[in-house]
Amino acid sequence: GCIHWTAWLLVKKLKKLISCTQMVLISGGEFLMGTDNPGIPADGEGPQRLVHVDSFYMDIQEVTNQQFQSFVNATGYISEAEKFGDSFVFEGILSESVKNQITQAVAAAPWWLPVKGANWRHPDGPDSNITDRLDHPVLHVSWADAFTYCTWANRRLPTEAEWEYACRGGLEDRLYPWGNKLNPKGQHYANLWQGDFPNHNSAEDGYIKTSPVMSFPANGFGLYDMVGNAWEWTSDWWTVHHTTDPQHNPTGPPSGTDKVKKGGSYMCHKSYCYRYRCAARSQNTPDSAASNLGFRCVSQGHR
Ligand SMILES: *[C@@H]1O[C@H](CO)[C@@H](O)[C@H](O)[C@H]1NC(C)=O
Ligand SMILES: *[C@@H]1O[C@H](CO)[C@@H](O)[C@H](O)[C@H]1NC(C)=O
Ligand SMILES: [Ca+2]
Ligand SMILES: [Ca+2]
Repeated sequence: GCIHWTAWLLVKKLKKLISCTQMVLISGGEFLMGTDNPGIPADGEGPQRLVHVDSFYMDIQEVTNQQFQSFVNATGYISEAEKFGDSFVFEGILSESVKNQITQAVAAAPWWLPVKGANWRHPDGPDSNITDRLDHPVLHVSWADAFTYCTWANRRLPTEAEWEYACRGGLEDRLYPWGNKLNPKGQHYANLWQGDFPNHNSAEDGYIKTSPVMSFPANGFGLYDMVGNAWEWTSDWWTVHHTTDPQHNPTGPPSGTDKVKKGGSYMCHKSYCYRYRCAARSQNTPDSAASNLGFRCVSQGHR
């Protein structure tokens, strides 16, 4: 009986190890959040302010398709994009046949098309799938989808302050998780857009769309893809007004209409989306989903 029991425990433990993302301890401390030299002032990147965050653990990678699939398999969860029946897909990754059926909907950003049947299982539209992309970040997840996943995994979404502290990787007042140069020694440190947005993606970094998580170097805290690849939801409601008073574990406004997302994505180019900086930020309504938006989780304790 005893051997049996031990073997069963071991299997359980192994299964957990396989399905759970590795986390790293982010030791709490003070940092300068935001910037006094905003790349996009309208986004509320400034003013720079002193913020303290307590220690927490963070997923070293974006949540992958495979991990989200484990969650869905275990719970039967249906994502919001699946309920709504559509999601936004960048026109550059749609097949011609799907593109031809769509009338454009976002006047200010005509490259975003609402696509019927696009969801996390079909990231580039109904005729695509995740079979060859199980290790890529899950996409087309709403804020509620991300929140529900993290809760299921005994985790939670990071606050914007936690996310930005983690992004900076211990460096002070730098643009990127690795420093101030976008491509030190000619190397790419994140999956971004090279070429002319939105018409030509030269993919100098090796990827036109998402990359497998951890394809680029980690930052000083051992975190991958903090900028680029997929945008990442945070728990904060959006505001562009910030106090300069020192803050302790700030959690953002008590309510709002949009949630904060951080880090930019494989679609970001300096010409129109200079948001692959740690201080950069953007927002979406919590029910939004898109082909460049994902998340990662944090927790107070290690699992
Ligand atoms: C989820 O279930 C499907 C269908 O049974 C299976 O093919 C897939 O491998 C499962 N995924 C995970 C991550 O367990
Ligand atoms: C997934 O997509 C690939 C290529 O896009 C295709 O060859 C394959 O048949 C698809 N798989 C499923 C299960 O639809
Ligand atoms: Ca790229
Ligand atoms: Ca990212």
